[in-house]
Amino acid sequence: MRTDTPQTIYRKDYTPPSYLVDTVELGFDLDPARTIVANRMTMRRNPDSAQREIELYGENLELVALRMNGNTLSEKDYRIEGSLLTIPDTPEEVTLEIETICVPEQNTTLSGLYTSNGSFYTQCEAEGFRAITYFPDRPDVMAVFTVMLRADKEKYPVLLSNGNLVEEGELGDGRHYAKWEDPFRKPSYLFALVAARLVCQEETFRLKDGRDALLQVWVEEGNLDKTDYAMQSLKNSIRWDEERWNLELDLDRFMIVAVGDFNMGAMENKGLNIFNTKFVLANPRVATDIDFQGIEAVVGHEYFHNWTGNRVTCRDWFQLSLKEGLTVFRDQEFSADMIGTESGRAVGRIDQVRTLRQAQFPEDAGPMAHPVRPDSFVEINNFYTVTVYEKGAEVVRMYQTLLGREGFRKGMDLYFERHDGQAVTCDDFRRAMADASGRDLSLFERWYSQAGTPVVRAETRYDEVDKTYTITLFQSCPPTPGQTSKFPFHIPIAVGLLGADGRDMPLIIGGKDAGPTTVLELTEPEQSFVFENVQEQPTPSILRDFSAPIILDFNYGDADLLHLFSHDSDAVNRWEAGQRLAMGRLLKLTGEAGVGAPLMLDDTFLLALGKMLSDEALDPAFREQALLLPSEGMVAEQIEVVNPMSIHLARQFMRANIGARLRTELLAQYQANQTPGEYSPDALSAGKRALKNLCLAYLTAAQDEEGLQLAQQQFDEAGNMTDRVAALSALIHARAPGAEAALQRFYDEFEDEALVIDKWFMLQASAATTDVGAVRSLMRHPAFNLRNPNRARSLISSFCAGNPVQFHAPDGSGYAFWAEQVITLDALNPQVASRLARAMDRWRRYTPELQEHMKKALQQVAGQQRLSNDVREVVGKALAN
Ligand code: B3K
Ligand code: ZN
Repeated sequence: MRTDTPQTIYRKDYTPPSYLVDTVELGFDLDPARTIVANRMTMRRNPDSAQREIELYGENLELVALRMNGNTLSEKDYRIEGSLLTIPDTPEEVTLEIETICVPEQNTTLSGLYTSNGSFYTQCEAEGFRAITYFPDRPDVMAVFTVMLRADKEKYPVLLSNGNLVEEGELGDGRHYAKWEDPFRKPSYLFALVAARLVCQEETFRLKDGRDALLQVWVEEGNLDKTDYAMQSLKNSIRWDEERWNLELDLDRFMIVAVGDFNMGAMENKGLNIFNTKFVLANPRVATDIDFQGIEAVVGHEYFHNWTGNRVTCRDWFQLSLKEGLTVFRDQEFSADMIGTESGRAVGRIDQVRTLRQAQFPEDAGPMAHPVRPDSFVEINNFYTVTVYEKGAEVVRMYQTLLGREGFRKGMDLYFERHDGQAVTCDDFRRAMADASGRDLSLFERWYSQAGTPVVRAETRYDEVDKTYTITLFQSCPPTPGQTSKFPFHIPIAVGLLGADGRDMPLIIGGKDAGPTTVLELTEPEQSFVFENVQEQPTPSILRDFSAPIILDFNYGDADLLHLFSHDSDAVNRWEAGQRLAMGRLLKLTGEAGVGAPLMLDDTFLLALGKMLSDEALDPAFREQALLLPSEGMVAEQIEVVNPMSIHLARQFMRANIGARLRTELLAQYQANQTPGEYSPDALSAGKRALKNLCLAYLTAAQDEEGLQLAQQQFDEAGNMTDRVAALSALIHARAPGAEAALQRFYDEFEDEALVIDKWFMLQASAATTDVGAVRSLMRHPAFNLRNPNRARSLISSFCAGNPVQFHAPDGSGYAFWAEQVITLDALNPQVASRLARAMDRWRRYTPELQEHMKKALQQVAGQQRLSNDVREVVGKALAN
């Protein structure tokens, strides 16, 4: 915890490291109260650096000894300023030996070496390695690591690190050791160790080149009944990377370890991925369809990092999206290919669009807005954002849209050919794409350098005489902190035209056949595109498959939207039309809510929804997406002065109205989409459950008696967690008489399943009936634990970010609670605190009364004398003008 003024670090200030490290030998004497780390590294001067001093980083370490080429250095031989240790006047080649002590059991930050449930785990990205030993802890310093672990055998029977196990044995006095060697050079952020009492599911797996690899999933005892899906996902990931990208596993052994205390989802340490239990443990009894999906995606994501991140890594942390955007894109494609159907792919794409709109667009429009490749930061951990990850994935996807699948693949091949084993930049990636395809991608650079969500306004004109249809596109991008004006982006806009019969018209541009969908490349502030031989006034389907992360401003009439909603061959735009229809109505209702006049919903819209709901030719998963209303947060983003209560009332009214007026269809679909027999998480079954459970949610929102009975019955009888939790949620949200008893039963039944108890907290925290007082009493529940990130998030973050009505209570009590929790959490775990702090990002958009309270809460946090850089940066930016 720092009290000094935080330093801003700028991308433009990058300089190469003064010394390179060839080899690192680490020795660990593991003890929760006093772990001794011996570090012996061979270093040599970097020819690319003019600097002559050795620079090492270390944090919260007790330095016991420091030797250079065999000679002990005394305090006058080096300087320590903050976390930087500098040794001046060093020779060309150096062997450094450093002995330090750290205290894992007191490390509540969960960065560096820490204990969880009595065992040892590490997390080094981004800068956690410096809490383990002094090291040039920056991603462009890559070395070969050898690791010796020594620990009590009884308490820590399993000793793991990166690479291959080369030796193990007894030490006497109850201790044992294991020696690991990682043959690949890697940056320190990919180092990992685990010393724990664990068991594993293991399997040998034949790779494409005929080698056998040992795959292991390590968990605490009692959880071996929940590792199948993670193992299956790992095997699928390995296969997929071989088939789609010709990328092979380069190690003989690949391990996944699940830990209950973890700051994020998982970590791609070379050969030893460490995972939050949430993304490993699953069986039908305890995990939902969404949980299964999450496991597949995250196992894939971390595995894919082995090439995009580990083999080719980042030069500096500003380049984070080089590995994260690309790897998210890869995991999205993996999940889509695993479903294997066109409509499954579209449903996945719709999910991605929802995430962008719900989380990334607001980030891009708020005080923390930053380019995909940021120009500066105070705390790098604050930049593991939806912009770097999800918008970064969109940027990668746009290359594929512009170059075609084959062209993109050539670019990827060239990228690996050029940069395997290197630490590179986003520009290097773009250059590989440009060189492999022969295309000029210089304007495309702006997607990396400019923050903010571009707005593309479209105007259309049909010329009946010439039979031409002209689409004129105008692009702009609002100012963001530090960037007042923007240059035009290179934006691929996929377009199709629908005839009155609902079919795609064949497109002709410049005399050439352009298929049913064509990609228009917008590079100017304003550009017109002319379609020829258009026989009738078409309905334009613009931004098909969400071909760019932009806001499309087009004045669609209801008739056009209804036409697209019924017919568009592009499933994403078909869904989008429904969202626009719903959003228009939600905005109108929000304006009227609370005014006193009765709220009304038109028949046309309901009819369209009813038709969609009952169209059994369509995939249930798609119908569920099409019927799901934009969230309260998405509505808020459309409104200048936000009053969360009126949005909530409007949306609740709409849900109840849908439930009442489509009752018959909802009941029919509820029955038609049952999934009897053994549970399977496959996409078709999951889609059916999703649609069925949405029907239930609408029916219960309408207080429909049969619906409420069905919810109770489903809760009592369901054989899987998806249906259990959906029913419980319906009961709670409808304030059903049985809700309390159901909650209690749920708790009693799953008391020993931490991940299910997280759901139990989350369900309550996000219910509009749960006020801040109720959250405070839940915090006193014996199962609550602020130090466990999953648990803290399940209650506190779910309330602050997922319960708008109560969080924004008019008396400001929600904000006072937020300030209190951010401050308390910050002293324990800055990364978790800082995420929570972001719940206030959009405070300037609320009503003046709410703003006043929010500002006070923000100032209270900012005014703390002791605050991490993480939280200080977030609240500082929120308050800045
Ligand atoms: N690379 C890690 C994230 C590390 C976060 C550090 N605060 C997980 C991932 O993106 O795969
Ligand atoms: Zn990642």
